[in-house]
Amino acid sequence: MSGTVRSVLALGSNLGVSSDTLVLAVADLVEPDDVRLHAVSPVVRTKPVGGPEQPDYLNMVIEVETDLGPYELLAHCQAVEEKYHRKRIVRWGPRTLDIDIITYGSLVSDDEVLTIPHPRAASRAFVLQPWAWMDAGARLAGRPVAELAAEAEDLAGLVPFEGV
Ligand code: A4P
Ligand code: MG
Repeated sequence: MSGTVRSVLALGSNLGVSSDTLVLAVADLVEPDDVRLHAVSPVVRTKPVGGPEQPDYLNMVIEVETDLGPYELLAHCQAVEEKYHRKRIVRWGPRTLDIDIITYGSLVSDDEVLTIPHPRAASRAFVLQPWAWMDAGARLAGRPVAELAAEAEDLAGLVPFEGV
């Protein structure tokens, strides 16, 4: 895929001052000229899904317009994660910042390094609900994102973030 593409990115944090980290990370993500902010979701507080016992998360999604290829965009997201001292210790464990690429245009990829659409997004309210609030017409896997959010098991643990 080449040229300008819309991509949905999901951000999550449950260590450190998560609300600050999310705001700073969004600014870093769209700092280069070839990644432009198109839309931003509300921030939500969510109960952890999977992993060990850990603090609640703050989650949000953004939509960017980018000239980067999918692997370049992944590298860019990982560089921003690194900036916030993300350490990969436990799978699904607590983290200062996680950035997942949910969609990249209409690309479908089952590569382990970059699976698009994100393989777990369609069942996770912490991605789907902020996405539906950001873009009421959004669709994933042929279904409205709002419908998928309503069916997601973790929806009950999600509330709008009202500030620290
Ligand atoms: N990778 C493959 N596809 C993608 C993609 N579409 N976007 C690869 C980003 N990365 C992708 O990711 C592991 C590898 O996935 C990367 O090297 C990349 O090449 P990671 O970020 O190092 O590890 P992870 O995030 O711990 O693993 P994983 O399996 O991606 O976790 P998830 O599924 O992202 O889940 N609960 C709440 N409430 N809120 C959360 O944000 N997050 C998780 C993490 C679990 N529970 C949560 C939350
Ligand atoms: Mg991840």
